[in-house]
Amino acid sequence: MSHIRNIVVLTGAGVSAESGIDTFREANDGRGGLWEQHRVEDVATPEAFARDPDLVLRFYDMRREAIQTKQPNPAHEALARLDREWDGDLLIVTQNVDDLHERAGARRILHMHGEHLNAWCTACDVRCRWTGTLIDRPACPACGEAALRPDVVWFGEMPYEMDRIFAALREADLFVSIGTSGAVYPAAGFVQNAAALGARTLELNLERSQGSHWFDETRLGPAGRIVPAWVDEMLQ
Ligand code: BV8
Repeated sequence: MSHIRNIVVLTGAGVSAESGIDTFREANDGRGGLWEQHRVEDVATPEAFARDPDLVLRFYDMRREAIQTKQPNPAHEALARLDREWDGDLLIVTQNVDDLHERAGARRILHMHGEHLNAWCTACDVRCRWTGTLIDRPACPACGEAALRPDVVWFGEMPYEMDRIFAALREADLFVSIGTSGAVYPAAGFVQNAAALGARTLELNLERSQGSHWFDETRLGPAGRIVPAWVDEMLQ
């Protein structure tokens, strides 16, 4: 590992599964993943919000409340330790909208699909910390308008900080993907970008993902076990 200095880590719903947060495609309790309970196009698109804002706001109010009852797991804690102790470059790019990485202590982190605990005013464009509900149309703390929406990236919307992500991919010696099915773009394409830019690529996942064939190495198992083992390896 001596020549590895700059690392980009991509995380998905699988890294929060052991904290009791539903993944999108399959929840292992037979209830089906989030997308099984709600059609994506009914709850996670700008069109859905225009068509039935109550349905969308209730969907995110439910999830915003739920994540505040969950705790980081050993995978989040291991990545926070890597963040503290790795003296090369590190960027954790998460597709997750929960705050478990930060609650575990990670600091070099970027939420490319937004955050549950932020609200975004569509009148004055201000983003503010938000832990309550939006269904009751609360006033924006900055402009007073009742124009707040969840600060998450919906399908068809541009993910956040793509420039910063590609800048880190250009410098990366190692790209690691953790707990993601590789079904949603542009995140699912990062492994190909990283490989094309000369980085070594490693997948840590419960099962092979849609993009497994793009990775130099795949290690299968629950994130709570295989991520701490990988971080120990990197920091030994
Ligand atoms: C965009 C926020 C223009 C909201 C989310 C190219 C080809 C085809 C389609 C497209 C394309 N480019 C764009 C598209 C359209 C679309 C897309 O990808 N559609 C898919 C469905 C085909 N993409 C977009 O619309 C994106 N915007 O493209 O804008 C543009 C163009 C170019 C460049 C820039 C921009 C915006 C997409 C973002 C949508 N918002 N989330 C919310 O959360 O409600 S996406 C949301 O779903 C998540 O953030 C995440 O990204 C995705 C879910 O995926 P995962 O996190 O991977 O979760 P999943 O359940 O699928 O898998 C879990 C995995 O974990 C599994 O593999 C499982 O085995 C594993 N696992 C489970 N338990 C464990 C575990 N692993 C380890 N341990 C465990 N215990």
